[in-house]
Amino acid sequence: PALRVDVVTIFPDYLAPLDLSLIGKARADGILEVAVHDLREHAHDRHRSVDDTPYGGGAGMVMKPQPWAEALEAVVAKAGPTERPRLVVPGPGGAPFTQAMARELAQEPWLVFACGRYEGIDERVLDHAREDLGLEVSVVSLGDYVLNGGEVAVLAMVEAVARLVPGVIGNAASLVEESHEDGLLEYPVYTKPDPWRGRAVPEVLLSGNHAAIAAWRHEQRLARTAARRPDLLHPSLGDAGLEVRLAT
Ligand code: 6GU
Repeated sequence: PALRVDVVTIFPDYLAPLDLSLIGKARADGILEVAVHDLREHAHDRHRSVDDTPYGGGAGMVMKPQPWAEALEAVVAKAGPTERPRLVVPGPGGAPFTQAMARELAQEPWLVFACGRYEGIDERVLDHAREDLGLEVSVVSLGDYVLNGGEVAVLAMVEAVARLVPGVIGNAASLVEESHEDGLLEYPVYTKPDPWRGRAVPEVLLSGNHAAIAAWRHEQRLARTAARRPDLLHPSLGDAGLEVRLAT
């Protein structure tokens, strides 16, 4: 396969959508290989426990290092001596997952996703993966909100990455004309009928004037980006003003 993906989780069923649609097709075509592993296979006590209370106190539970180390070692053991996967650890404290990062990950031959739950994974697991297993480790967040675990984030990230792998999407041209490929949001789109429930399609789109259509679409992209994502136009703004603009 062009890309191999391993996912370690305590909820393998959460990853069932990876059998569907575009990803499922890419797997059937042999472009993509996906294996999902149950972390609890590596918990050997009577209750197969994977979490414990945090040193230093505080709310919630922390994922124990031993099951994680064994699970990652088992995944890495399936490699040749020089093959090293990149380890991606989803979490709200990670670096932003962007289209640029999706492109970067799509260049890798092998990705391993480690899905944490609770308050996270014992930090020494990441150090072990980096220093003893020789993996490049990236902690990655989808955005500034909190999910219960990394599983849903992995679904999003695997979809964003896999569709950039050559052969996964039939029409590769559709990849370049997308939001976030060139820093602006996409223009609005319309299809038949016209009119629909009294609403007309913008006249320029029916004009046959390709230069005028391109100019209109560019203006729409700028206006939309200014309204919804001013931070993309003026990075120094961060998301300042976004709430106000969404309300208008
Ligand atoms: Cl990647 N993981 C979790 N648990 N929560 C998140 C997230 C990831 N991105 C945003 N919130």
